Amino acid sequence: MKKNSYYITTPIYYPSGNWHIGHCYTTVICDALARFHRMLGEDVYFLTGTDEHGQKVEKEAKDRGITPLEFIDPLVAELKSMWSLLDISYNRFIRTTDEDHIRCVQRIYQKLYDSGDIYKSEYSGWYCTPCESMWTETQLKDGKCPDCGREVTLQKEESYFFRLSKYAPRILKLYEDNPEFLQPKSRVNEMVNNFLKAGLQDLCVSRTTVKWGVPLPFDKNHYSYVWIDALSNYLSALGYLSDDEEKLKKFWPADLHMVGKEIVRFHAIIWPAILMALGLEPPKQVYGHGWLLIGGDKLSKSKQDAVKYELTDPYELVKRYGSDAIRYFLLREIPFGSDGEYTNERLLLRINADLANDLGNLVSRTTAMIGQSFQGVLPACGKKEEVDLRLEEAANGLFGRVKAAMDRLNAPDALDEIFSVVSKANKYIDETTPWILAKDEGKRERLGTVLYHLAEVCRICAVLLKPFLTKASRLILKSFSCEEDEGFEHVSFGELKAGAKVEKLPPIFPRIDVKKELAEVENLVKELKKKDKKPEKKAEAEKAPAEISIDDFAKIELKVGEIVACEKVAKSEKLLHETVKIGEETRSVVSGIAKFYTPEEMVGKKVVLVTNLKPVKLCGVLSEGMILCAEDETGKLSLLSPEKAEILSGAKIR
Ligand code: ME8
Repeated sequence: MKKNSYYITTPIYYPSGNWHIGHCYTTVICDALARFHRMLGEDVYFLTGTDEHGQKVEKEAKDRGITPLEFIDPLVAELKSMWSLLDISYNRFIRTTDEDHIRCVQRIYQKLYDSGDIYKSEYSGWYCTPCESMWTETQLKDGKCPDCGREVTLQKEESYFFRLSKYAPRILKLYEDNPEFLQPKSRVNEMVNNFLKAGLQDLCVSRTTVKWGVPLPFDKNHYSYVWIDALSNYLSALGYLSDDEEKLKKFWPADLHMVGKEIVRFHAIIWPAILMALGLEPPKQVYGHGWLLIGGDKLSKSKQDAVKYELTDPYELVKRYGSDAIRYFLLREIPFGSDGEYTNERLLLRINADLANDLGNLVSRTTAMIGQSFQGVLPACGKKEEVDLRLEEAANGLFGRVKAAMDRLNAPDALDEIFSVVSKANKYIDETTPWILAKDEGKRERLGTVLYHLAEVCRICAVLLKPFLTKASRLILKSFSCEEDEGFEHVSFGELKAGAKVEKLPPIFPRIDVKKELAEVENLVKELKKKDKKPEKKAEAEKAPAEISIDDFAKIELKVGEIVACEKVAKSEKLLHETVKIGEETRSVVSGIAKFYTPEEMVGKKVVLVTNLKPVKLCGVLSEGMILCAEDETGKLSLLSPEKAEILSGAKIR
C-alpha cells in the first residue's frame, strides 16, 4: 500500500524540435501539481521524457545520412533546456533509448507473450514499396498511398498481436467503478461511444519494417510497436521487472497521467488493458486536457506558420517576459479541461493586469511604505479594526480554497483564489489610506497595523504562489526575510514578527506597453520566420547526395526519346501517359507533369529520359522510364530537351 507519495507523469515527447508554447502546457501543469504536492509534504515522483523510436525518426536520420541517435540527441538537449528555462522540477527525464527502459520493454513483451496475451498471427495491409509503409484500407487516399500517391499492393505480414479485445468489458467496468479514473467526464463518453461500445480489435504490436525500435526478445526479426514502447515508460522509470522494484512499490499505481486529449485513447484503453494483462493496478487517474489553439485550430508548427505574427517559440517568450509570466499564462488563462485560444495580446494583457498591476503593485507599495515610514523594519500589529479582520479572514482561508482547487487539478481556480486575495489587499490599501495615515504622527500605530496586514497577505500569497510562480514567490519571501523554502505549514496569518527586516522590492513584473510590444513581436516573428526558412534550405542542401564516382554515374542510362503519343491518365490530375520512341524501341512512360503540359503540347517533343529504371505501375499504367525536368523554387517544371532539334532519338547522354 503506497503512502504519502505522489506519482505524476507527462506524456513523453516526440523529439520533433519544433517546440511551441502548446508543448509546454502539459508539463507546466504537471510541474505546478508536483510542486504543490511536495509542499504538502508528500514524496513526489515527477516523470517526463522523450519518445524516440519509430519510423519517422528512422527516416529523418536516414535522409540526413546520420544515425537516429545523432539526429535525436540535440533535440533532446533542446527540450531539456526548455524545461530548465521554465523551471520544470522533474525527478527523472526518461528516454525510450535508455538501457533500463529497453530492458523493461523487452521483459513486458516476454511476460505478455508467456501468458498468452501476445500471440502470432498475420497482419494484412496495403504496402507502398517506395515509402516502405503499410496502410490500412481506410488510410488510403483514392486507393493509393496517402504519402506519395503511388500504387499500393495488398500484403500479408507475420505480426504479433495483443489481445486487446479480451479487455473491453473490464475497461468499461473500470470506468463504471472508478468515476475518477478518466477525467474530465466528457472523455469517458468519447471512449465509450467511439471505441468501447463497438468492441475492441486485437492490437498489432510488432513491426518488421521499422527497425528503429526495441527488438522483441522472443523474435528478433520483430520490433516493438511505438505505443507499447512509449506507454511502458511509466513503469520502466520505477524499475518494473528489474532487480530493484523499490520505487515501483512506493509509487505504483500512478496518481496521475496528465495527457493531451488526442492521446487519451492510448492512456485510457490500451494502457489499462496492458496493465491488467500484467497483473498490475491501473493508474488512479488519466486526465485529458484541452489544447492551446491558434486561429481556432490546435497550435502546431505548421499552423504556426500559417498564422502570421503570433510568437509561440518558448525560448523567445521566456527571454522577453520571464518564465513566471509564461507559466502564469498557461496555468491561468486556459479553462482547465477545455481548449483555449493563444494570442500574444492575451498574454500581454494577462501579464499587465494580474502580475504587473495587481501582484507587482501590492508588493512594491507595501515594501516601499514600510521602507519610508519604518526604515524597512516591520511594525507591530496593533488593535485590529473590522476592515483588518476581513482581510485577515480572507488570507487565513486561502490555503483551504487553493487546496480544494488543486485537488480538482484546477490550477486556474487556485490562481483565481490567490489573486482575489491580492485584489482584496489592494482594495484594503484604498480603504485604509496608509499614505494619509503616514502624515499624522498620532496615527502611527494604526499605520503599523495596516502595513503589518499588508505584509502578511504578501507573505501568505507568496507561499501559496510557489508552485506556480517559482521566481517571483521567492523574491517576495526574501524581501520579507522569510525562508524561501517555506511550505504550507506557514500559511496562517500572524507569523511575521515585528522587527523583521523588509527590503524594498522593485517592480517584479514591469508593465508592458502592449501596442509597442505587439509591433516589436510582429517584426521579431518575421525575422524568426526568415531564419526558420534558412535551416530548411540548408537541410535540403545537406540532403543532396554526397560526391559520386564516374562509375556510379555510369550506372544511370540516359537517352533522348521522342514523344509520339500522349494522353491524360484517367482519375489523376498530375499524370500524363506518353508513348516514347527511343531509337528502334517504343516505351510507355508516365510522368507527373499534367499541370505544366497538355498532351497535345507533348507530342513531337524530344526529351531526356532515364531508361534503366525498374518499371513500375503508376495509377495502373506501366512506366518504363523517367522523363527529366528542371524544377524551380516555385515548383514549376520544364522539360529537358537536346539543344539541337536534329539529334536523333535513342542518342545517349554522357
Ligand atoms: O503525443 N496544446 O507526444 P507529443 C496543448 N509521444 N498541448 C499540446 C499542444 C497544444 N497545442 N501540442 C502538443 C505524444 N501538446 C506521444 C506521447 S506518451 C506515452 C506518448 C501536448 O510530442 C500533447 O497533447 O506529440 C501531449 O500531451 C504533449 O504535448 C506531447 O505531445
